[in-house]
Amino acid sequence: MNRWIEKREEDRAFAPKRGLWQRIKDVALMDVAVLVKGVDAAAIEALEERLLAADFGVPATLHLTEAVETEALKGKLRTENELREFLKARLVELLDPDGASIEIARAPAPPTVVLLVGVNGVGKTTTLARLAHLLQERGESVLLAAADTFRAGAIEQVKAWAARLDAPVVAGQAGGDPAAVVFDAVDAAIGRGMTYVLADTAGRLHTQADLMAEVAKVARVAGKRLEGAPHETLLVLDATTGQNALAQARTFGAALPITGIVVCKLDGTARGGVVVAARRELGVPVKYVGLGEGLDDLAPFDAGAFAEGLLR
Ligand SMILES: Nc1nc2c(ncn2[C@@H]2O[C@H](COP(=O)(O)OP(=O)(O)OP(=O)(O)O)[C@@H](O)[C@H]2O)c(=O)[nH]1
Ligand SMILES: [Mg+2]
Repeated sequence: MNRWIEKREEDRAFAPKRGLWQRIKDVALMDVAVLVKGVDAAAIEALEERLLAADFGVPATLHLTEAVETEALKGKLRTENELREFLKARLVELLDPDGASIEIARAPAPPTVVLLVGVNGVGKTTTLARLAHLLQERGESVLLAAADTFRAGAIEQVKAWAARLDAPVVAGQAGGDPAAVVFDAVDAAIGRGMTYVLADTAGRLHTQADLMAEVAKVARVAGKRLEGAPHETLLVLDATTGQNALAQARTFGAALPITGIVVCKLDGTARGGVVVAARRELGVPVKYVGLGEGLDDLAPFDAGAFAEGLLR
């Protein structure tokens, strides 16, 4: 998470883009004096615009601006720092309302089955490998399921990661039934006494109903081999896709029970509001963020550090 903050600072040094806080400050500065007087409609509208531009989405934006307005009217936002701290606290509240655990699920009895889902190219397979790596470092034994039987080269991609991670892999035939691959993988993990099964799935457009039904079936079939599986279904989003990620969250969330969010490519954007928007849409915690393409570039999500980074 801290690398994200550092990266943002670096980016800004190269291309001095104005960060969200800089832009919000403009609003506040019309001025801190405006806030003291009780905030005028124009200042609130401008704040709204800034948040929308940073991909916060309408509901989270309205929530935040209303909170600022109420607080300012109470005369409690008199300085720039008060505004910043107030916004930061509201962001943490939105991102982590109940102090929900961002820990990856753990089945009552092994193996824990984790399914990675999302649209094409968001970072599912890379996340699979990086998550396997994190778990291995904690002493878990991980089996990979190459259940993207659709995209050419997807099975080889998982096999290559498996070789690099020295993890067993269960793969089916190209074009085969992904649900059967996951079923076999869970079966193999039980047989081998592995503690985690991480299953890759094909990228699919959330607008394609048949493919959404297929991924729901993959989840159901996992549960047929092992009760309670998948114990974790992670929706992977690409931070650079902005508001479309929200539509993805909505349709994937309707198709199958998503238990956590992974936001990849956060290193590729200065906006990041989509993290807040998706959290709010799905009501499940953001568990990890992707900060680069390497094996070590997956970080457990830290709401406080994220809010700090956004408002720096
Ligand atoms: N910069 C950056 N690149 C990432 C990150 N996560 C994944 N990528 C890159 O994004 C591209 C797609 O990643 P994959 O993991 O193959 O994505 P996928 O969702 O499995 O893609 P499909 O299987 O085609 O649907 C690769 O080039 C990754 O290296 C990240 O956090 N930051
Ligand atoms: Mg993939």
